[in-house]
Amino acid sequence: QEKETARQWFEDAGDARNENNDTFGAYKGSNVLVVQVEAFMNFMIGKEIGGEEITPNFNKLMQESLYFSNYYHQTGQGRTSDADFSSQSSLHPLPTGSVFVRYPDHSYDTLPQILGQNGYETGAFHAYEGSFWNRINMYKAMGYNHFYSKKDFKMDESLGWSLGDKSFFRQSLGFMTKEQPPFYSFLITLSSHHPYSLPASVRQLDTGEFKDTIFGNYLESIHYADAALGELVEGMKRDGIWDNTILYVYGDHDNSITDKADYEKFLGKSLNELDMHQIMNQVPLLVHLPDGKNGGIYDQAAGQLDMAPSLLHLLGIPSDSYYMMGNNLFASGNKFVVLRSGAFTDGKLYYIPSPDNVFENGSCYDLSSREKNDIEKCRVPLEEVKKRLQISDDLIMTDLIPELRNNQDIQDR
Ligand code: GP9
Repeated sequence: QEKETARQWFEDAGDARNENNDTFGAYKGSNVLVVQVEAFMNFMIGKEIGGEEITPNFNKLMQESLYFSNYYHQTGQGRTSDADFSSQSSLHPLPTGSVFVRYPDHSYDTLPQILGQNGYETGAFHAYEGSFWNRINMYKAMGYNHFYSKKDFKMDESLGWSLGDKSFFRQSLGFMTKEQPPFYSFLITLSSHHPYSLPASVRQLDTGEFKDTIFGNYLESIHYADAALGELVEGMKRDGIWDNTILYVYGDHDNSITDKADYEKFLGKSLNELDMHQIMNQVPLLVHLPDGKNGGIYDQAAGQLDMAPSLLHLLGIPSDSYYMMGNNLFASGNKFVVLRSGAFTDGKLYYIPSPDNVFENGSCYDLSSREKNDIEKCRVPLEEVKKRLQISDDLIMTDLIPELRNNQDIQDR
């Protein structure tokens, strides 16, 4: 019965994702460069401090890119590894622990594997110990041709935990442009990692009243990561790959700074439960297409699970036969985004679970008025939330994908 429920769910979701519109296959054969930025949150995009932009390079890039202003991280305890797993496999992370550590030997339909089967050279890049989050084993299982870890980089810019993002991008570009195109490259940054204590020599932002607080240091780190992103774009242009590469940049998770007073001071307004929940769960997503088309602000609800099916859509590879749970950002239809905590939004409603996980004790908001709704409005969609999380957990923990695929093949014969 559980398997039949899962099979049926994936069949329906696959149909909903498939849409043969203008963007399907519009960038077939392009390189794809994905950057997952450490602790990169959405609340300071486009914002200034003392008249200076926090993320000037990202803001500039937005003018010729698709910027998703309601993109959610869907991570759990596995933090950076969860963001990676959910984005690449379009499944939810686990309620406890990290899939990378607990089930690296189970089967998933991952973006590097699928692109590898479609003629792409695939590489993961992260200038830290290869064993952290069990990446070395997981990346092999995910089908990457290469994993460039700390040992492959020259430590010519030491910052925080490891190599600075500027040098990391410069050296990563050097590695990937030696490959035969098309390539799929996944870069994970690190310089904006907690506790955000960059040396004075690279601090470029005057954070005023936040100076020497963790919140101020966070803004400084993001300002540095943004400068590195600007250099990456310049490097891509210099190396002649800007016009044939899809650039997909997103944040992995929140910054662990939970004091509401910091955000209220920074944003200059008082914040309610809904505001704070969105601040802590939204990360930016920017997609730059090779021809610079379709730029603008997209405010539909979206999340990390949407990355794999959406990139496959742009490349003209249908995703309906894959066991993926995310939406296609480029298809029409309702978008439903489920967070690991059991929170959800469909762009109209927003449910925040209570710590005791009793439905009635949670909050059901109307996003247009930003006021609390009758809780009952969230009851039915919450059943779908539970169903999705359960299907995802079963798939991961009992290694269900090969079995479902086998049964499907038998039925199709
Ligand atoms: C380390 C980095 C940090 O390799 O990815 O992971 P996090 O602590 O943010 O989960």
